[in-house]
Amino acid sequence: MEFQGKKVLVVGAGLSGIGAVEALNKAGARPVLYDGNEKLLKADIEKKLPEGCLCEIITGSLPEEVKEEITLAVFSPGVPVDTPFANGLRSQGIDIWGEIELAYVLGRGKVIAITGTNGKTTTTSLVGEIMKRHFQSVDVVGNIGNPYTKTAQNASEDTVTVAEISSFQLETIHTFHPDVSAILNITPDHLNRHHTMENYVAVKERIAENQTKNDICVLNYEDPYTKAFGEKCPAGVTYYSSAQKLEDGLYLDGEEICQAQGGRHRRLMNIHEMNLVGICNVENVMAAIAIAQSMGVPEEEILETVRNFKAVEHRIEFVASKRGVDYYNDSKATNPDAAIQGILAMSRPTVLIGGGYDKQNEYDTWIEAFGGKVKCLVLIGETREKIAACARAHGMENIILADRFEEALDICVEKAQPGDAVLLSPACASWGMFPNYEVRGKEFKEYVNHLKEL
Ligand code: UMA
Repeated sequence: MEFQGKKVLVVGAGLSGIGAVEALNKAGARPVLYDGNEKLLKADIEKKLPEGCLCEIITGSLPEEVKEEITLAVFSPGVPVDTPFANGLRSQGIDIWGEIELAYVLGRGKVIAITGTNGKTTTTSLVGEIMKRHFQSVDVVGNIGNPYTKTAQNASEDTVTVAEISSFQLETIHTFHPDVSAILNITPDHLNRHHTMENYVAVKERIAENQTKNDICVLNYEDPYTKAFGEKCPAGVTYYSSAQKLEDGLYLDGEEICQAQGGRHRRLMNIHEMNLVGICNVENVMAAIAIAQSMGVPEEEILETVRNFKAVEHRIEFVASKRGVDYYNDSKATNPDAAIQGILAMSRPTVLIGGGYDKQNEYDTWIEAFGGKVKCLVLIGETREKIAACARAHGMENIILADRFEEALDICVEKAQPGDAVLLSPACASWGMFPNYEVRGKEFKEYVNHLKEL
């Protein structure tokens, strides 16, 4: 597409919107940056733009005359696509692209795209490390917190882009065509945005919609949705399984990660060679190995990087041991399924902090996974009453509701005895109390690190 001189609307003045404006500027377009939040100050938005980056800024409501001048709108992932605003743009003949689509159109080189409800960030980081070890030019972008539009135009044909892609971002792709894609798992999440599980699954599957049999899609054999997708996936499929021996693909046999290929089975590594804990991470590692193999990275380089790779911040991250109590930060567990992995990884009696923003999830399976390990459940945020009711229905008695995060932390310190663990694994997004899960995790770590030994 020719961008020179073209007026393009960018919706959302967060990380993605700023990235999109910068990219459009470089491409010679005339971006209009629009944010629906009328409280945002134009001067504050301007400060986020790099020097020399030109764009008109509009907040609040979007004047009709602006819509008349544009044919393309680039949406940030947090902006829903089924609102009267979005429908209005479409009815005026304005195309809606996501920031990912824009970056892809402007970029070059090979693209690896990783989605899934859980494990995206760990897998993307690990794949990024493996790629950096083998290729000269590697960008790790997307939902991981680094907008794809920031790097796309500097990419060459030799660049490998490793992109973590969320369901929000997949709603607005058109030509996005990764060479290697992966769907790690699909469990209920973001249903307030996608409305039904069926829609959520369909949007996750879009990651492979432009792929052909010359491309690869890596899928989890133990997830019913991703396993079934393998039957209709337009790309060549590589499966991995943490529960059974596969005739073709990667699988876990006891403590050994193995590979079956052309009737031959061989051992790749023992899971204790890696620094990550939990079965979820074994799955992430298998997905990363399969992706890296598809990119032609030699096996020893892949396995060496896996052995040296450390847990991603906020994902079952050990913070410190204070007064005989081990503190773990799993703030990235923003849905019940991710939080199940957090509690499964605990081997001590645990004081657990849960609750947060209401994404209309159900909490039964998470609470069932406690397995008698949770000695006290401390609940915060919008969902606290809903989770408390659910926990009581499952026979839990020791439940405490806190109004503020610090109050919840004080309760944990009071309730935990030497030999226990305190785990922040909320099963909910942080919104409403924090801007994002990173801030929630950092506040937790700061509090723990300042705890005095008695
Ligand atoms: N806005 C509007 N209209 C709306 C909604 C929002 O104008 O209808 C404006 C807001 O006022 C705000 C801006 O849009 O100023 C925010 O845009 P955004 O929510 O898309 O946030 P970004 O800062 O661009 O961050 C996004 C991702 N955020 C979301 O998907 C909600 C980040 O993922 C991502 O790291 C970043 O792009 C870079 O690619 C975060 C996330 O929570 C980590 N992702 C979800 C998840 O992982 O579960 C999907």
